[in-house]
Amino acid sequence: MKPRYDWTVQEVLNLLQAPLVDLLWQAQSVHRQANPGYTVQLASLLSVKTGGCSEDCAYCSQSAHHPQALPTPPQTLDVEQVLAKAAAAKAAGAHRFCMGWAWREIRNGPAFEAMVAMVEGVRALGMEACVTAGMLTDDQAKRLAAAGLTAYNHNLDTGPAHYNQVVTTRTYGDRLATLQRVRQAGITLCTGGILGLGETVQDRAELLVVLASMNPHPESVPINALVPIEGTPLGEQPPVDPLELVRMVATARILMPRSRVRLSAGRTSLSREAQLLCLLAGADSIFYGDRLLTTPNPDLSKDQDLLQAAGVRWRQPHGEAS
Ligand code: SAM
Ligand code: DTB
Ligand code: SF4
Repeated sequence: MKPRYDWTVQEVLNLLQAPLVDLLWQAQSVHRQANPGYTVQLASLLSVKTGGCSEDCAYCSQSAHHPQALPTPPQTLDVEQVLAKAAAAKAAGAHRFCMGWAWREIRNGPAFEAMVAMVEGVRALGMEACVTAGMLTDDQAKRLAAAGLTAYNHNLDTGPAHYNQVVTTRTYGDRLATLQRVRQAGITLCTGGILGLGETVQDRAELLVVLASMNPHPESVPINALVPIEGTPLGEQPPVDPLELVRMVATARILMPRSRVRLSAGRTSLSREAQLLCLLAGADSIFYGDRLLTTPNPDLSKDQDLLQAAGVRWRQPHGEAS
């Protein structure tokens, strides 16, 4: 099956709104054909630099525009602390280690040198390394690639028309330009969105069209459900209907058959059964570890039980499925 890069918004809307049983059948067929072996990758997440960010993302606890959302002062971990966490994540079974910085953009200097050392250290442990740290220059992307960085996470969050309702301190175009820089440096792309930002189904379709128009498709597509955080402008948003999340995952899987579709933030509000439906819809990665960046994630043992109940194999640090 040849991947397509010319999906229309109408086609994607038709998928997002298809009868659920048909959508799931199609997604499962695509997934089984494109990714034989059915593994789920476990990625652990760590906030290296927390809080004090100059962007105004309405969902985020770390923006300096709404400081009451994060009661603790901004803090940064050092290389040793980060690599100790990476080693612990590997020992617990994680295959990928993702590190976050609450920055608008990366600046050169000691903090960037530390980031490079963290990437090298995570790679030396035999894990994939992912960084999310805002915008970057061509030179910084090249340095990160040379350090062995596997992926750079930079989410588009929502469709282009809804974007300025969510963030005003940067544009959709800024986001796309960074993604292009990352790809040009030879680093794989991790880019996806968030449900529950007050968007319409049309906005969701438009986001998916932007992602699925990239050639090649982003290697990794996180689908988050908003974690509403008190003190942020979106702190009072109603919870996302879990079946909407299932639909988004299934449609992403159909549009981007070989991409790793990551069931990301929001799992603590999902039942075991809803998470299983997301796996059935083609999600093939979860965040594994009891914290995301500033909010909780399910406990390791709960996730091990979930995967076991599903009968799903997951990837081990050396890259083979267990
Ligand atoms: N500052 C960098 C950036 O924004 O690219 C990296 C860190 S930022 C916290 C990483 C991503 O987490 C955001 O792009 C957003 O998609 C997601 N995110 C942040 N807060 C969230 C929340 N409350 N619920 C769901 N996803 C969230
Ligand atoms: C992604 O798409 N989701 C992760 C990761 N990439 C960086 C972040 C989720 C953050 C959830 C809110 C928090 O813990 O602060
Ligand atoms: Fe800053 Fe990233 Fe949070 Fe936006 S999502 S406020 S860029 S840390």
